[in-house]
Amino acid sequence: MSDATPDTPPKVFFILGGPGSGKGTNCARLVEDFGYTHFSTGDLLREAARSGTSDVAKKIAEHIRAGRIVPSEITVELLRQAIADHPNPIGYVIDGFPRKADQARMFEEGIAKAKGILYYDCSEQTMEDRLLTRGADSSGAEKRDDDVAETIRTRFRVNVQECMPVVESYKQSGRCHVVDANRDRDAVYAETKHLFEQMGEKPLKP
Ligand code: UP5
Ligand code: MG
Repeated sequence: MSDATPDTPPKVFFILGGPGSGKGTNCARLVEDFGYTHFSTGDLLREAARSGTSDVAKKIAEHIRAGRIVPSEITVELLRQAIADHPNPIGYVIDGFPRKADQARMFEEGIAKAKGILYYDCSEQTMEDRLLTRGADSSGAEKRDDDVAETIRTRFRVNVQECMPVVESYKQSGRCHVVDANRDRDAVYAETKHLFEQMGEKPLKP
């Protein structure tokens, strides 16, 4: 893992939260305001699943369709490649990752230690309502194949069983900022932006 470590590690922020908590929505606004490059690990994986016929592509597609977590080596490698292909000294917002303890370790030991971590705390009822109506409002978000009731239930279960322990360990180590994501878009983003400024980040336009 260490052979591809750049001399200067990239500046990285992890944006965590359950399915439909608003990770992608807020990252898009962080890109506009701060100039980061945004990688949604879910998007990277969906693209990899679409673009190949290899066993790996098939394996990714199966896991996403079922709402399960894709093996960590695949996801970490995709992220490593994406960062290498898009150099950006301002930094990266990486959404939906790490989802498991081993992913966190692989990334932070092999690529970079996150400068900051945000967790969008959102009720399952709110998240389910958002996922089931994604694509039906004017936000530009598109409906996804995994936004169906049965897969949403699996995504929620995986979130509680596998992703929350990662969030809890980041919280315990004092590295994780928790944002109440049940509120409207502007309120959630205002707090997000404020937290980034508190971490010493500078908006492109003051
Ligand atoms: N919306 C957003 N904020 C709102 C607000 N405050 N008020 C009202 N509406 C709001 O938002 C979801 C919807 O809600 C949108 O319509 C939006 O307009 C509205 P979005 O910003 O898209 O939420 P997000 O948290 O990004 O939800 P997403 O569905 O993308 O989260 P998931 O974590 O489920 O999906 P992801 O793409 O990250 O992962 C998909 C799958 O990939 C996983 O299930 C897994 O199989 C796989 N995966 C891995 O295996 N490993 C990884 O590391 C990452 C993914
Ligand atoms: Mg998303």
